Amino acid sequence: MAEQCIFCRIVAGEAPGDIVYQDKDFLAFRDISPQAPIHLLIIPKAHITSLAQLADEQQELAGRLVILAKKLAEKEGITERGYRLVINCGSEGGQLVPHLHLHLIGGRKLGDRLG
Ligand code: DGP
Repeated sequence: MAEQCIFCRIVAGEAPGDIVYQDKDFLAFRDISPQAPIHLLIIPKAHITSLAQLADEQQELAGRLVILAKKLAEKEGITERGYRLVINCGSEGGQLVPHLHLHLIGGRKLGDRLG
């Protein structure tokens, strides 16, 4: 756990979070500032600063993260309508929280532009 990391603090139960799923490796919770009716953040519990820090050996973790997002989209009832997965990486990628997270966004028609 990184002491100053807000997402690590949510994992540890030291900061509030509207948690929708957790297992031993992952946590999913609702974004505090949702961009759409459904906006979840899905994170590995281990502190990984960004996608750029993900090691080759963490392939399985990365794959499971995406499969979990797919399952949570089903649980949220947006699979048929469609949704978007986003990982912001680094400052120009718009990453504000330095703990790897996948945005699952849906529940409305999303814009065509990605950035
Ligand atoms: P990014 O720009 O990819 O780093 O997105 C960070 C997201 O995290 C942003 O949409 C707002 C959200 N966020 C920041 N702090 C908190 C928090 O304390 N709780 C929750 N639930 N979401 C947060």
